[in-house]
Amino acid sequence: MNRGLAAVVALVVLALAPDASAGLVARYDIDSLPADGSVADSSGNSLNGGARLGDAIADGRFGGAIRLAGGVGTGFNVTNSPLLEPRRLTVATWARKGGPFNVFRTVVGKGGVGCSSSTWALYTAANGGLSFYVNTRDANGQQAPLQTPPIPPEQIWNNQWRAIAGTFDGTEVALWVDGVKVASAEYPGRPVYELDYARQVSEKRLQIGRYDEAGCSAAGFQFFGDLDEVRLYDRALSNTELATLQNPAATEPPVIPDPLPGTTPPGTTLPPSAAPPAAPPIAAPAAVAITQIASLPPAKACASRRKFPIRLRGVKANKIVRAQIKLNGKQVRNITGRALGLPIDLRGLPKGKFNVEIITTDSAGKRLIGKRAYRTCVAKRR
Ligand SMILES: [Ca+2]
Repeated sequence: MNRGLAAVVALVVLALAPDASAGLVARYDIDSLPADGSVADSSGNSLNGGARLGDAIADGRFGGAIRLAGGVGTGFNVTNSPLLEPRRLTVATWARKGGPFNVFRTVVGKGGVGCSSSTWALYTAANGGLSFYVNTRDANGQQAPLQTPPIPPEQIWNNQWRAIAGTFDGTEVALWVDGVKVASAEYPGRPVYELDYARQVSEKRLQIGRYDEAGCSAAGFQFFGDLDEVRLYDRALSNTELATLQNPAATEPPVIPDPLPGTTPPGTTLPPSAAPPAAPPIAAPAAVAITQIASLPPAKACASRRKFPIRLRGVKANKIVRAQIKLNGKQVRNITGRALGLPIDLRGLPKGKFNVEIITTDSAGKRLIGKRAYRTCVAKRR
């Protein structure tokens, strides 16, 4: 075999070699907690944690875990790396806690600025339950905090180990519990790793079980509870992969194999100094008559600004899982779950002409869009 051919063969073998990483960036199995306060990263990227405070416990979800009893500074940090700033991501862990249901507690978060926000975080939200958010910026530079509706604390914190994860695929943020997507929100963009609230320099480390920023009392944001098997991937894992990762019956830490070529878009790690890339393209929904999607006021008469009732059609029959409503191109409603079957009232309509768009997504991911132009009964002041 000549050298050129050997090199080609070697490359092909490398490309085909099974690699169980699947985009795994960091993994903290927390099976042992050395006295120096470090937490080993077993992903192969050496993103080891440090500044650890918390007690080792033996009855983790898989082997050992860490108990955060609420002392100031509990949890651990991971020094920032470009690897920790992917454009698409999955953050996953197992967590166990009961009451009290403390609000705004960070389970896992990236960066932070003052008492404002992380770039993204799994956290207990304003209801003490669980939510996942990502601060994103679209191709036009518009910034949006993209957050899933929080699930109630009773649904998640029952003193049992629960598999929890947040995903962001460039368009949708989703919250997963025990292999099931339980909440989501949508807005195309990329995570903002340089948080610019024009107040403080943003801290960029990964924080597990804590949110400890200058000028902000860490005691108010500590997570109380047990954590095990914290992972970060540089892509949004698929439904099937999340079901594998969060299988409640698993007795060993699940391994996500690399996806077959072409089945899942690869994650992209953004170098810190790179120019903002364009938002990823989204498949356009199919245009249909809006009355196929919903019943809503007729277009001929002027519309009241106080009452604009909408009801979605065929939610069950067509397996609709999400409906987005836009007013003049701006999303004003993102409806999922039981709310899909309830009446919707758009209040505070703009004066004068406006366009309503309704986009539905079914369980197979197929999207339909219907549009209609209206004018309100109050003319726009000139
Ligand atoms: Ca463990």
